[in-house]
Amino acid sequence: MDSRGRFRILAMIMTICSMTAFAAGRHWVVGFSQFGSEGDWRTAETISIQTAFLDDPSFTLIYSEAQRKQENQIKAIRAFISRKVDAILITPLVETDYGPVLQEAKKVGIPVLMIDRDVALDDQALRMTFMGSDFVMEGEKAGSWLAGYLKKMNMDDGTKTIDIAEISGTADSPPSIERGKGFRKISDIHPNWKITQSQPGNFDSDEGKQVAAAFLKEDKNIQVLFAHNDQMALGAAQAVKEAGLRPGKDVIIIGMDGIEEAFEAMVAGDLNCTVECSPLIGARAVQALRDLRSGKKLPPRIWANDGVFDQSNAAAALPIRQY
Ligand code: GYE
Repeated sequence: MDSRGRFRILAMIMTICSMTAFAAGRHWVVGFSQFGSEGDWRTAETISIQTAFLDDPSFTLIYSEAQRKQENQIKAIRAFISRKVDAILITPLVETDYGPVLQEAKKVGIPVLMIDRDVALDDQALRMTFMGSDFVMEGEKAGSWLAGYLKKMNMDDGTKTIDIAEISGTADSPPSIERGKGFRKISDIHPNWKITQSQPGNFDSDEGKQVAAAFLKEDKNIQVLFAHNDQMALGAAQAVKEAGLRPGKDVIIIGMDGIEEAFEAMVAGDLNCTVECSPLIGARAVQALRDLRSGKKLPPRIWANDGVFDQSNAAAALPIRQY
């Protein structure tokens, strides 16, 4: 190849590098559609994301909160698209019906990252990645913790019925569907475990209390209350008390999320276990956007790494909890 040819290739390589470098440092405007503010966990998530963006001036965040209405979320995402933002973050209220708006974003080349919850399997090709926790594994962790606790307390001889009531989250939401699925992977191993009642409490503490009160009215022999988040578990603990029973003793109560109030309740003996699901996603979200901006391909899922806490380790963990 003559020197002109080599020069042309060198010039092309340098152009690509400088374009990538420019894109890597280019200021990005990012739209964030948060579905609601139903409690401490969600508030911690929102603050985590907003703070992470404030820490990196090469990004501007446009925040929109949808008051737990999917139609408001879809309107906000369309507004981000019209504004030609560089990327969109979404925490979907439920897993269905986001396909059309994700198609619209993809059509104009705006990358979408799902935060904390994913969309339905058929729509996952329309988003760049999902960042959050493995909800099925969380349900399994709750079931495995219960099996270990019942054994330790000599409460399960493998034949006597263990009466379990489930307070699920928002119907059709990934955490509710998948936590229930994961818990049942474990309860199915124990033929004497019976999930006798299951009702949604929409991840809300008052609704969790109402559901638990109705369960207890129906069946005073409930031995375990499994709630899909701590706020409903704490509401359920109040209902157990108002039914004249001792939460954490007469009724085993399991929550999920790992909010500070759950640790306080475990130290007080009113809650038995929480399976952590960290909302502190902000730094990972901004790092993923930096990677995207510099031309890196994102993995289809970016998992959080969560623990399981109970009355044996709650006191030691409480002082360092961040949400
Ligand atoms: O468990 C609950 C919140 O999507 C994992 O949403 C999140 C869930 C969390 O309402 O507290």
